[in-house]
Amino acid sequence: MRTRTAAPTAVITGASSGIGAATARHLAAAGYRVVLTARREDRLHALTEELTAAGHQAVAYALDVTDRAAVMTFAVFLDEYGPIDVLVNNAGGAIGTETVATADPADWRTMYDVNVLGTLNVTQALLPRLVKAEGTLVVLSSTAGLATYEGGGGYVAAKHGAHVLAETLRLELCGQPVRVIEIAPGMVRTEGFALTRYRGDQDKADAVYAGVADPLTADDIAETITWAVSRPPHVNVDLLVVRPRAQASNYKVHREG
Ligand code: 8X3
Repeated sequence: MRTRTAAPTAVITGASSGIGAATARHLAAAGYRVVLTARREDRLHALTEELTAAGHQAVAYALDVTDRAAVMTFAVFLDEYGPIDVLVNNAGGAIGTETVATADPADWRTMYDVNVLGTLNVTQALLPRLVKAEGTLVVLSSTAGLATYEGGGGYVAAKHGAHVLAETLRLELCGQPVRVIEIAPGMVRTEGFALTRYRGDQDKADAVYAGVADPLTADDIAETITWAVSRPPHVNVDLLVVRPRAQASNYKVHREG
């Protein structure tokens, strides 16, 4: 076991809102120094200020994970932060609900870029540091990474890509002192996910959760991530599927009223 006096450091992508922001709050409360990255700089700074005011160590860095050169520059910036103990690859999202027959390939490309190549970029940039720190890499995939549904093709394909990235990486790193954890959430109500998927149509976004008593919250997933990364180093939680009680599969959702 390594001994260290400074707080462990966690890097979280997509940390300006939703599951990423909640994960930053939970990891900070668990004693991590958190490095928050996302494209929306103003929201990042607001969260960093909130965490700092609460006595936590938090740093904001504006980053588009699909910009590989920018990700490499970010890795150099992290040099002054010493070991990197946890990386949470959370940046991602869905665009559109068109069928395979009618989807715009540009949407599919964007989803592959952020959900798969963004994760690949940040993973490649920080992996040597994670291995050196006996660290933990988390991939936020989705239940969409495990089974498909009509109208979900582009997102489901991208999340299957994220799932395969995590599975392959775990095989390739076997024997090295680093863990690869995949968290696959089902129905989580956040302010942004469904709204982005429905291209800003709030009514359609709200309809996703209509009648569902208790969809998961970003905090539920953040707690799960914090629990998984804080297991003893020899315990690797390979894959956790987390759904609300009202959702038994991507298809079977209990709605009231
Ligand atoms: C989100 C889950 O059901 O919208 O990652 O694909 S779903």
